[in-house]
Amino acid sequence: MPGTAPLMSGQITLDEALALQLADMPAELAQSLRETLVTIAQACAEIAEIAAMGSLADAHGAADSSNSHGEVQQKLDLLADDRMSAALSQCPHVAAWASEEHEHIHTAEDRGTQPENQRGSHARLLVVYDPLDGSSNIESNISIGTIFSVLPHPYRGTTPGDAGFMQPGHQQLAAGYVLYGPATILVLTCRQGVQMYTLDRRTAAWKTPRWVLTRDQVTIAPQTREFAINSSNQRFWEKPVQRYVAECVAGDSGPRMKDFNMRWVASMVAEVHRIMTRGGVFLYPRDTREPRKPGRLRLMYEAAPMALLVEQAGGRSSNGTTDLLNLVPDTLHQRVPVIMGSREEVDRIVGYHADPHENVSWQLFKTRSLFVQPQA
Ligand code: FBP
Repeated sequence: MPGTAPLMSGQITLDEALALQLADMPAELAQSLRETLVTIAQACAEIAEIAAMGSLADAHGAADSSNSHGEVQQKLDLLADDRMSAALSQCPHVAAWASEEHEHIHTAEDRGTQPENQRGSHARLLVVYDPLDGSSNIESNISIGTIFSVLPHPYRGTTPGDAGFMQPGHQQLAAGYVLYGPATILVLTCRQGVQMYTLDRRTAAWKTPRWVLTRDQVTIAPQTREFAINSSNQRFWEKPVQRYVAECVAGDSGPRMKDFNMRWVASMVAEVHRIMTRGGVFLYPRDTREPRKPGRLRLMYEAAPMALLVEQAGGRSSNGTTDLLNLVPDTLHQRVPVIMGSREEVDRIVGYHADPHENVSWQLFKTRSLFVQPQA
């Protein structure tokens, strides 16, 4: 391709890697999955360029609209959603898609492109995505991302409806995220381990983005000394999480007999990427603020795709009592408690949930605590 820097020896692109990886899959399914993932990656490369332009692309600031969850939408939420939706509407393998930014699913018909019924039984895939994760960080120019999940279409040849999407995470054919950070990185699993691809900006025209494989068979260390949780919600956490965090904060003078570090970026994509690169555990647990709201993060386009990636990299994920990949969604936008990362830490936290009677022996307010207690 003119103006395209040659790949270093051994380097391969996303499309080439998928061709190799999906070779054992039935040919039609492999072609559908490969072309759909390349389509999603292309859309994310376009989102990366808009995000990188920031206010020059009018991508900063709130849009004057809210999504069906009542959250004010950011301009970049909508720009990203539109890029992804436009790309999927042109992809003949995708029967329908669902986005965080829209209450209901979309089909090509909605976008006035090839009617779904004309796609016939050819369209065998469903896609669900969070177009822009970490929206609160957009204007602070902190890493943000896109999260996606590819499911089989259970009722091929028909318009799936929301029901078609109600599949447990372990039925995902593929899942991934793109991190828009200093480098733009796509992290992907097609259920054969986890691969990382870097967007090659040496390419002359970004319209033909090239994702180059930069890490294969990513694994998450089973142990860690790093946890990520929004500690400002501590007073609302349930006992098992109170205990886990209290013990981490107590460090080497506590029952864990080792010091821990804490991180919180407020972008799930950035947290999970850090865990993919150096281990760790991420928690957005259930809390008592709104007992009917079991958490902040959504199952279908945040928790389930990240859970498949984490588990394919040897980590573990749970809502405290059930592995996230076994949860069957009831609604497109349902929320779940999320605990994921280094396997031994998640095992410990799940163990604490299974033992709710164990008193919290380590008060967060002991020495080394976040807050100094007034002397009695
Ligand atoms: P969005 O998809 O709307 O950005 O929300 C999800 C999220 O931003 C996660 O990426 C992040 O982990 C969490 O919310 C941050 O929550 P908090 O604002 O409580 O720190």
